[in-house]
Parts: sequence; structure tokens; C-alpha cells
Amino acid sequence: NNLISVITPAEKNEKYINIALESLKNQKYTNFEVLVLHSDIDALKRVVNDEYLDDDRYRFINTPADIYVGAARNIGLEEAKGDYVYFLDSDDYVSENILQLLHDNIGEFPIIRGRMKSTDFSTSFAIILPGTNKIKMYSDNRHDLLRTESSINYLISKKFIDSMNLRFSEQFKTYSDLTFMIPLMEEVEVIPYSYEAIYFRRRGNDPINNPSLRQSSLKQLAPDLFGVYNQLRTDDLSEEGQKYLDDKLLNFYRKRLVTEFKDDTTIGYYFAGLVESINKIDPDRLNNKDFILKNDVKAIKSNKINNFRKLSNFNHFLRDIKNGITSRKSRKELFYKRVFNNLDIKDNLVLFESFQGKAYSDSPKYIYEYMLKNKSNYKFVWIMNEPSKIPGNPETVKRFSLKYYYYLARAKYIVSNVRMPNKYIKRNEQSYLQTWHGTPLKRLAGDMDNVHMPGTNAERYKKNFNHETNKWDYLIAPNQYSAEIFRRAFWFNNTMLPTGYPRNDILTNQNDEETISRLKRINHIPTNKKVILYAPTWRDDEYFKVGKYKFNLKLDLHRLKEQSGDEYIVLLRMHYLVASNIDLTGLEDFAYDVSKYSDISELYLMSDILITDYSSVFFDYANLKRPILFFTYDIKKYQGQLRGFYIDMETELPGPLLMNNDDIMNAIENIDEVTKKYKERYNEFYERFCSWDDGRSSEKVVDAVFEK
Ligand code: C2G
Repeated sequence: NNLISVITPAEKNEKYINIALESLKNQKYTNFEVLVLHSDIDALKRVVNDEYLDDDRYRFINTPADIYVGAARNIGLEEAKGDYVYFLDSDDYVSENILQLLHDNIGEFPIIRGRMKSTDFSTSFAIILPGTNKIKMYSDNRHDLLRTESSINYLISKKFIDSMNLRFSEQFKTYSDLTFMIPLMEEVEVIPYSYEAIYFRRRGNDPINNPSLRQSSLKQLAPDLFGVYNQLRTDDLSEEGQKYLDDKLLNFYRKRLVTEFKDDTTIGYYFAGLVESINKIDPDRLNNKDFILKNDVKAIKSNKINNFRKLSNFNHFLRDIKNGITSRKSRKELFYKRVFNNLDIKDNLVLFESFQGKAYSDSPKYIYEYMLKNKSNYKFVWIMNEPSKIPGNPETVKRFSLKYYYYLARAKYIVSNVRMPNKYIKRNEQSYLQTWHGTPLKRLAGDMDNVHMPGTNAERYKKNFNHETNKWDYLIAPNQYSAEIFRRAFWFNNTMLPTGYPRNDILTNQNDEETISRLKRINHIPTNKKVILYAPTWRDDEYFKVGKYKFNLKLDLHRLKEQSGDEYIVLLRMHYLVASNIDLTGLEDFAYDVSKYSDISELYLMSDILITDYSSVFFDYANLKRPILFFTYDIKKYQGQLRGFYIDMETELPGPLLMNNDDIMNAIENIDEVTKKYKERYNEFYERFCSWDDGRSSEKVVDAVFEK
């Protein structure tokens, strides 16, 4: 019965340490010790659960500050008393049979590996179905196991390590695992791999504020990779080892550096290191590689940076042309990048967009209308996918049309309420005003732990988001609460405009009978009944396809008609991302689908009661001080799994949480009582979220952003 030493460096991952330790506590194989390493071990112990502090199998070891993970693992190796060592990172966790399986199957081999799984759940433990413990043997192809570039999830004989005097190189922040694993692989012929022994790697951390090593900047990764490569890539290395390293270097060049070199000013930083490493590559390795790569390698080897820079620019030009020939979409992008972006900026040109060109609405609309009246020296262009009547008859362009790209490149000002496409290249002379589209209730961007939207994952989502927010020069904050959240969740360091929302100006300035009945008249909404507006949000995990979400109507409209049809009519307003059509047969003259109605602010004005859920609409609606009901039938799932909220729905909302149709019917029947009951909370809510909306928001924003 052998002792296993689990070595767990815990620097910067304090948040997850208890989960890692719990996964060890539950192990079927109990003869282990855990070496937890941290540079401030007392601070770490304060967050570790008592049960581990009281159990002497867990050893907490202080390390010097400012050492890299390789050095911490070396300290672990010195201290380990086990017959085997096993590296577990403190932000990951393992299945409860992992030590047992690895131990049972290592036999006479010096090393064995388990399987890796990525997860972005913070605590869940996957249930592993019982099955044959399939073992696969890696021999000539053992370097394939290093696709993860990692030393985690191997059970390794301690004697074997000691006999080789094997340690991690300590000078590299990233890639140090290879300095341990490559020499080790030289000394073994076969590595068994267990399919059933599962190690969970956490995804979904914030790649901007708290990057994992793998997510380090290219400025860190590239020199480290060159250094590790140079150290290991000797002539006595086996053919497999040499091939692994050469391919790693070439792939890194192709996948990461080539993209970086689109901006040719970055080349200088990497060039010397690149030359040194590329010179060591076996020329035969290039035989089956493409022509462009071969040419690049030749140019790098000649060590003339100016020649290489020219070649790199030319290659990017060729790639753009090649893409431009193959599709109309890329042809437009080619014009955008290579032609329009080289034309002068037009200083008086403002490009507006609301909800990706789907509507003439939201704060961009109100900023525009203010400018139309007060700034005659500007030219305005609206991004509109469908023809639409807009005051002042501005030029409109369809999103992703050639003209769209033209204006995207030439407008001095960009005003939008949602993210621009990733390919938007922000020019230095441009001013980008992001109005955003709501006070956040659901966790946003950098604050999200999990991402359950289709077609992306937490890391990619956050990186893309950060790429976007870096382009924002101005961001509007509707209230102090949002300003604080936006700074953090959007990684936003530019000018925050504490002005309230331009889209809410109308709620202060035109909350009068005349406007309301005029709006009702032009929209053919009966004026003799009261109006209930139902405006729910979208669900990340219910969708037809990327960007097209489903909505399952849970509100019983037939029952509502039965009960309150004499007094009320209902306006149904789906979120702009929802693509479901709602069936309203039998509900004529009672329920109206206003999902296509451009401006929700006008719907607010027309309605007497709002029903919503986790949508930011209630923060705006509260400006009107009219009753709000929350139809939160799926709050558990929504709050727990999908997003998480910034405020406590139970105690901070200006109205009741209603879980079923009975509650809804009841609340509507007794709306005056509900209003009375929530009066005080409503006032507090109003103070906190609506007090910046003073009817002059558009004016303040325009004064701050545009030339006098
Ligand atoms: N909206 C609408 N109709 C709905 C829901 C929302 O017109 N049925 C509009 C409102 O202007 C609302 C905005 O879209 O303020 C944002 O909607 P949310 O439901 O809050 O959802 P989301 O688009 O995810 O934005 O910081 C805000 C958050 O990012 C929420």
C-alpha cells in the first residue's frame, strides 16, 4: 500500500482550494498526503476549511514569494514522502476514483496518466458511469500526451524521478511543465493511459483580470517558449522529442505570432528570439509544410528583420485577397480593411446603431434626436436593416453592406447601444460612444462565472468582450450602481458619463395625458382600457440557433382575458434576441404583440402595469413610479445556473415575485394593495436607480462627447 504525494501549488487560486481538497478527501484510495504550496500560507489557511487543517495528511508549506509554479512544484518534490507523486492544480479537481485507478494500473511502469475534462462549473462532480477501465498504451506516440503541455494528472514513481534527478526549470513562468516532462519521456518507453481516471480542469475564469498561465499574454508566452525550446532541443534528444518540440514551435509561430504580426510594429519584440529558435529546427520538418510557412522560415533564418517585415505584410495582403476572392462577405471586409480604412476620417460624420440595426430606438435614438435639433453641423447615418421612418431622413445603411463598412471606417463618431462586431477596427481618430442598454441585474461579461450561450465558452466570450470594451471611449452610466459594475465587469478605464439614460428622458419630459393618448391612437391601442405590458427577457440556454432565442410563454393570457379583459388589455413584448412567434388566436382585441415596436420607452409610457422577470426594463420603468410585477417562475434556474444576479430579488425589488398564474391573477385583481405594500421599497429603489434620470441626459451626453 504505497503512499501518494499530491503536490498542489495554490498561488492565486485561493478561491477554489476547498473544492480541490474536497475531491481528495473523497478519494477511495486513502493513503495519500497533500502538499499545498503558497507564498503566504497563513493567509491561505484562513480560507481552507477546518477539516483539512485538522487532518495531518494535509501539509501546508510556505514558499518564497515571486516564484513561478515550477519552483513551487520543486519544493513539493523535495518535501514529498510518497512512493508516487501526483500534480493537482488548486483550481481543478479530480474524480473520486482517480488515485485508486492510477495506482491499480501503474504496475511496474514508472508513470501513468488519467484523462482530462474541461468544466466551467465551479462545484459539480460528474458522475462517472461504471464501465471497463479501458487502458491505452502510449509508446512511440507518447509525446501526444503532451498536447496539454502539462505535468498534471500523471502518477509518477518518486524513485524514478529521483534516479533522474528530475526537476522543473525555475526561470520560466509558462511552459515550465515541458522542462520536466520532455526529459522524463526520454527515459520511459511506454505510458499507460486510463480513460476512467478523470481530472477536471476548470474553465471560465476571467482571462483578462485573472488569466491562467495558458492565457498569459503573447509577450510572456513567446519568450518562454523560445527559452524552453532552446534548453530542451539538443541533438541527443530522441527523434520523437525533437519532432514534438519543432512542431510546437512551428504551430506557435503559425497560430499565434502570424496573427500578431498583422500589426508589423510588434515584430521587433519577438524577432531575435524567434530567429534563435527557428535556426535549430530540423529543415526536414518543413517538407510537408505549405509554401508560405517555408518562405517565412527562410526569411527568419536570414535574420534580416526588414525583409521579414515586408514578407509578413505581403503575406497578410495575399491572405486578405485570397479570402476576398472566395466570398462576397470577405470581399467587403477586404475593402473595409485595405481601402476604406485608409481614407480620411470625416470629422462631422456620426454613425448610429441600436440593437444591431434591428430598431430605431433606445439611447442612440434620443441622442440623435437631440443632435438633430441642436447640432446642425453634423451629418448622420443610421444602421438599419429594414427601411424605417426616421425624423430628419438620415441616410440609412444595412448592417454588413458595403456602405456600412464605408461609414464604419470614415465616421468620426460611432454611437451604439450594443457590442459592435469583432471585426470592427477602431481607428485612432474615432470616438466610440457606447450607451449600453440597461442597468445590469444579471451578471455581465467579466463578472460571469459560467457562459451557457450557444457557440461560445466563457474564455472566448470574455476575450471577445474585452476586445470590444477596449474600443469604447465613452460609456453611459444610468446610476452609481451601474457605474461601479461597468468599470469592473467591462474592464473599462475610459470616460464614464454619469448622466442617466437618454432613452429615459421621455419618461420625465413627456409623461402626460396628451402624449399617452396620442401614442395609443397612432398605434391603434384602445384608449378606454388600462394597459398591462409584459416584457420578459431571454434565456441563455433556450435557443433555435446562435443569436436566435426561444421563448415559451408561461403567462396564461386566456385566463387573464377571462378575469380582467373588461378592464385591461395586454401588450406582449419579447426581447430583441427572441425569435419565437407567439400565437394570439382567440385573444383579438385583448393581447397585442408589440415585439416589433421599435421603442420600448413609448410602450412604458402607454402602460399602467409592467410585468417582467430578470430584464433590466424595470429599472427604467420605475421612473414612472407605476406598479411592477415580477413573473419569476424559473428564478432558481436563472439565478443559480445561468447568470446570477447583482441584487437580491427577494428583498430589493419594487414589486412582488410571482411564481405562477394564480399569483399573477391575484396581484392584478388587487393591484392597489400591491402598490401600497411596496410603496416604501419602491421609493428606495427609485432613489438608488432612477435619480440620475432627470430628463436632460441626452443633452449632457452630447455636450460631453461632441465638439461644441
Ligand atoms: N428590451 C425590450 N423588450 C424586452 C426586453 C428588453 O425592448 N422584452 C430592451 C430594453 O430596452 C432593455 C434592454 O432591451 O433595457 C435590455 O434587455 P434585458 O432584458 O435587460 O437583457 P440584455 O439584452 O441581456 O441586457 O446591462 C444590461 C444587461 O446586459 C441586460
